[in-house]
Amino acid sequence: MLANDVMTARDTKDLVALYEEDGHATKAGVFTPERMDAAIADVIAWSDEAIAAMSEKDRRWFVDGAAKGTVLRKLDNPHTKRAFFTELASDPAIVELVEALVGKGVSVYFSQIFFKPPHGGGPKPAHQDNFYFGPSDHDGVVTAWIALDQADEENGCLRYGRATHRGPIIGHTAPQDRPFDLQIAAPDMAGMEMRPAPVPKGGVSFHHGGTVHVSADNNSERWRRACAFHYVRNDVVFSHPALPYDHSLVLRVS
Ligand SMILES: O=C(O)CCC(=O)C(=O)O
Repeated sequence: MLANDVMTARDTKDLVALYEEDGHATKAGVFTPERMDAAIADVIAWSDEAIAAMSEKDRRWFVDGAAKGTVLRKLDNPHTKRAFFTELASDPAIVELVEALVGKGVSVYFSQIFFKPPHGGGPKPAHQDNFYFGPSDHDGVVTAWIALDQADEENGCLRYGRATHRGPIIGHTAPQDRPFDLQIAAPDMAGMEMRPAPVPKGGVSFHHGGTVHVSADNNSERWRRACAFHYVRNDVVFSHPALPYDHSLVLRVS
């Protein structure tokens, strides 16, 4: 057990059982802290290059307006843009866990680095990944959220609505000035308990594409950086996506 009473899986069998029951499950120690430090170094180099090359329009979407200085909120598709992350996404240590959850033969369709700087990172509104992706089989999509830094309640770890993967995909809307920021409206979230899922550095929180999740501000002196790989079983297609996804970015890893 970690702080906040969230269970981490003992082994792969336990991971699958927790995932099927709750719609999410955490495995500690998938990657070493040293590998996460190397990931952070790569992300910092990439951020510097990206900020220098960014248009004014992209800055409005990718830069964290609340943070001091120019700090990115997110970067898209490290699995194709950075060799380090291509290797991480293809590592048997994670691919074998993903296959245990959704079945054999998987690809990464989309990926994101999420940055929450000390006292700067804003909240990520409640959503279900499968509203975005519109897959042909809802059980064929799993997000592997890798903690590059330790994530806990204080620095804005993910929170999940337990067993919401067994419920419907809820309608999402976006604020007019942020059309990509699709989210579940507050009245639809009323009464849904969102349980924190702390993850140690190098651990992975896996969530089903139908599981409602959210993250709060970073209220600590520490960074909270994470890499999310969205894995899809190879027979699944995004038949009714809410946003356009570029199929040339699909990385088959098994
Ligand atoms: O890291 C976050 O705050 C949001 C992550 C998320 O929404 C996801 O991985 O699907």
